[in-house]
Amino acid sequence: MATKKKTELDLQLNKDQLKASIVRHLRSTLGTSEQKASPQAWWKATAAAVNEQVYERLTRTQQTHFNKDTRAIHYFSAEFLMGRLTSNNLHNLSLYSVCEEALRELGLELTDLCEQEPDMALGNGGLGRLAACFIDSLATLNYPAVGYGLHYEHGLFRQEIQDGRQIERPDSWREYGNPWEICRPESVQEIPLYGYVETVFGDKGGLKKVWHAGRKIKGVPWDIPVVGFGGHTVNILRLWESRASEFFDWDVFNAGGYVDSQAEKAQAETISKVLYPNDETDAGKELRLIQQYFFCACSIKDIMRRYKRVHGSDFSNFAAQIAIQLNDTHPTVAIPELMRVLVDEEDLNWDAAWTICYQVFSYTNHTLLPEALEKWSVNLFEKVLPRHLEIIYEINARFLGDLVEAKWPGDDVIKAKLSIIEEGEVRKVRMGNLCVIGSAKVNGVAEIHSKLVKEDLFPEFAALWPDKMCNVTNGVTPRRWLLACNPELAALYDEVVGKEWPLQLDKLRGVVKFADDKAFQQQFMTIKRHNKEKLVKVIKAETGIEVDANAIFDIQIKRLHEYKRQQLNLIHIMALYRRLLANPDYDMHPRVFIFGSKAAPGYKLAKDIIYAINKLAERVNNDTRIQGKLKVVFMPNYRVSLAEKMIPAADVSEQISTAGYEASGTGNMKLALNGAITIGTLDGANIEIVEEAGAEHCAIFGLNVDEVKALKARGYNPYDFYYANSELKAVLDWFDTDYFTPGKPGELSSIKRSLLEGGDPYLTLADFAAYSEAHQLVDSWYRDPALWAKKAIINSATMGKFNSDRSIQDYVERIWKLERCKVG
Ligand code: GPW
Repeated sequence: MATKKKTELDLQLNKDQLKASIVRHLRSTLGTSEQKASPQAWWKATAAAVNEQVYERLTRTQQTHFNKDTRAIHYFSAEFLMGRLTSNNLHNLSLYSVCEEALRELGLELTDLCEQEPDMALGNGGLGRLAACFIDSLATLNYPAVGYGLHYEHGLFRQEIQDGRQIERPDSWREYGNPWEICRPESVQEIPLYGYVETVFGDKGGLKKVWHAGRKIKGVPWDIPVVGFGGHTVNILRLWESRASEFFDWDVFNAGGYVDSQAEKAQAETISKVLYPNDETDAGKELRLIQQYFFCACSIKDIMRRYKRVHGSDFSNFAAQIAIQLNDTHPTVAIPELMRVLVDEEDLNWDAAWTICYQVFSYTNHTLLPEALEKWSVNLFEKVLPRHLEIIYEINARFLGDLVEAKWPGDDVIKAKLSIIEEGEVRKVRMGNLCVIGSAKVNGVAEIHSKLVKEDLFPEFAALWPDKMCNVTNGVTPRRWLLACNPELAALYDEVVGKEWPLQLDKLRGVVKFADDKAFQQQFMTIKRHNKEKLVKVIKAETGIEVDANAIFDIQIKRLHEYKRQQLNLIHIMALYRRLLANPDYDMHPRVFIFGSKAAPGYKLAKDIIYAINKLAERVNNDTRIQGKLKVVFMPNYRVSLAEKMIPAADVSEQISTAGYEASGTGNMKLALNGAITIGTLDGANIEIVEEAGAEHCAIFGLNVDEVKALKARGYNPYDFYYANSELKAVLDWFDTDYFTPGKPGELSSIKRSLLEGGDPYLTLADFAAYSEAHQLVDSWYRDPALWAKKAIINSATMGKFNSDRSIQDYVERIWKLERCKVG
């Protein structure tokens, strides 16, 4: 009789089996013993035991997808901010409590072992973390999907604070091996770079282009299994590592250039060496363009190989089988690369290739900030990717000559604006325009943002293609951002609304009816209290600062950027401090302001703001006159695993960007989901959060998008606010003294200067008074524990919309047209 296929139940481990497996791996995989194993060895043995389950399901998933020849989405992203995977994988395999018990019998705490895992920080912030949430949701919803990105040897820098200043240290997430990645040497790719283009006569007559590469780089794929919740589908995240191609090494080597060959090797390996730490700024560096091309070209080749294995050289099914999502413009070069492969290598004619191309790609825009909109100099492009530049010119000529000319005959102004090439002293390739032209759909990441993409950023494109622009509001995975990070609240929700909420977050609405229930309020606030007490310990351990869990925990966690306005938070804390110094009885509930944030290493003002926060913290935290009513904490090295500890402990969520500048935000969703009350502007997804939670349960303040535009159009003068508000003036003048930097007056002056002489481009001063009032409102709410509990509960219970499963379902329906594929 044929061996019976294993069923789901056979796959499910019990405690004793898992325990045995962990011990077996400790000995045979880690080469140690129960007696002398380090916590790190125990963690790796646990991961290896979990991997037995993961690989079984991975194989099943891949077989199913292959057999059914399913359409799949390929999510191209320069960043995947995965964080840690152990607890996530255990939860998604329904093995978390089994593993907890197994380890306890071995005398170990699972939560301690999880602390052994380094964060996989292959991203800067929101954009990279969104990609990680999306691949979790794709697997959970049983969609065939592959994430494609770069296997950076060093992820985002580790931040140390020395004398209040940020110091960057290299991150080495795989220094001692990472149990979650699998190298796939069988799928290595070779990628050309540099060189020149030759025009030759083709076999079938006519002219043909041949790109003679100046260099070839090897792309080695590393697969990270992505386990869906419930463990049915295990997709992969495939990350490309660059290596020197043997072929080229040999050439040099044979010529006697052993040392040169080593230099080439080092150069090739540089490509995937380090993640660029700039968030929302275009670095414009050659290496970054090469990074982008390298991972896109590897990924396109990988997709081609898999497609041709089934369909050969018949490309008529390509667009039906393959969807590619471009996570911002970073992977835009995939568009001309697919054209190059189809036209130059597969011999399709231009029109056939283009028809495929623009059906395959879609593009997500994540910002309107001009400094983040990528442009590459034509010269650089020509040097690195000569054939791609030709292809871009051809795409552009046809677009301007046919479509634009037909719609706006003879209008050279519009042509100049829509052209992929920006004319000027240095000619540039506009990646955003190329994306829009080469994509079937373009989406923004929150309603307001998508509206601004359509109306302000790309209005002519929207006129040309009214159906191309759409919205998909961001979301976050409730498995990591509630179930795993806030186990007590998760257990309470299991009790009151059942256990389906991790898959159907809307079910949390069922909690709303308990918002006034005294007993429930007490349970909810007791959990918040426990989470705050845990954070108190982390704060003490990381910073030495003592804070009181009775205080309001007011948290701002996100990259440091002027538009996110940490400086607004900063000057408001200084104002509170002044009020307390002027009047020790100033009536306020004790407050702890907690920050977590990294600044781009070259962003001087952002680093000055971190310094100012730390100097303010030193002064305030040691000032006995204010009786502990105010504390300021800057948590060093903010990262995913730290977010998981801070978010469940937050009372207040700071979402205070200048209206119109934060495309969506996703931290806002995580904090509200965990019961924090938002103090925020009407920007990005805050608007939708308020719609869900109700305006009365959020502290909204400040100028809205239209008012920001109107004020800027009138001519904003920050001095008007400086002279009109004596408190604001006093606070700003404080920056010029040595009050916070004894003996060193002026060390903080750059902040004042940016807000006055610098013109305060993000309207910090204009929003100050309203912000201060919003804080007073929050303070008054907190003094009424029942009122606060009610608001916190309602915020958490109404965040169902912001599940990344809903975002993915929107992508599927509006853009990808995928079908679920049941594995099992
Ligand atoms: F500039 N975002 C980010 F648009 O984290 F590329 N890094 C980036 O480089 C960019 C955007 C980019 C963020 C947005 O700032 C945030 O509002 C949004 O929630 C997030 O992307 C995910 O869409």
